[in-house]
Amino acid sequence: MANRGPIHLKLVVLGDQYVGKTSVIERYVYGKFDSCYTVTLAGHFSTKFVNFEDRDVKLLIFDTAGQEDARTVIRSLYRDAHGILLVFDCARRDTLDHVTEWMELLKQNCFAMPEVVLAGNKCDLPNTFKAVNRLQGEELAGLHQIPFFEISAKHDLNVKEAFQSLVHRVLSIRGLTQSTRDVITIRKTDASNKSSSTCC
Ligand SMILES: Nc1nc2c(ncn2[C@@H]2O[C@H](COP(=O)(O)OP(=O)(O)OP(=O)(O)O)[C@@H](O)[C@H]2O)c(=O)[nH]1
Ligand SMILES: [Mg+2]
Repeated sequence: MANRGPIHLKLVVLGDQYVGKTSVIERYVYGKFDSCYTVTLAGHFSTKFVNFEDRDVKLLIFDTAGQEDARTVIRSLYRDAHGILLVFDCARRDTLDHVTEWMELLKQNCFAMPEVVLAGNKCDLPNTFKAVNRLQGEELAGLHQIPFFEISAKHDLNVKEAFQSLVHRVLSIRGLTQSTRDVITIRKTDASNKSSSTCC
């Protein structure tokens, strides 16, 4: 008999420190936004159920630390991911420049190259604060042949669409229609949520 249990997908949100990774996950999974900054020191995951072509899909969405010195720690979180939401900050040009480095890290460290969607977060900010425009995001995404979304965790703009695009790509391009429960290994240490508040 065919296995009709939920499809399990491991998605990981990556990007430089302070680009809004935690905020994007909190918006998508819990529908909330907090303007206080709480640094993520390692990583942890949230779960969300979605539907894709009449199949239940359970998303395990891993948050990761953006700090440079956490690169080795977070490698174990993304190397077996099915999909990556790669986030930069529209107000910081360097975070866009680092996208190519993130793509290199994925190529070097992943067991199989995951699907990647690029997201320019904080698009709610006024133009005077922006260091990256839509065209620049689109151009870089085009170079890497990945989709691009301007998103805002704060104003709830395109966050759902970016995740939907990622899930769609993983499931339709890769054809992962069987349960992927077996290919996901969640180590206890991966799920540790070590964070400390730096404001408020
Ligand atoms: N204006 C605006 N601010 C945002 C948005 N998303 C996040 N922020 C703010 O940006 C700051 C950093 O957000 P976080 O989600 O903590 O960033 P992070 O990428 O998880 O940071 P690390 O865990 O240190 O890597 C916080 O003060 C957020 O409130 C957004 O869409 N718009
Ligand atoms: Mg964080």
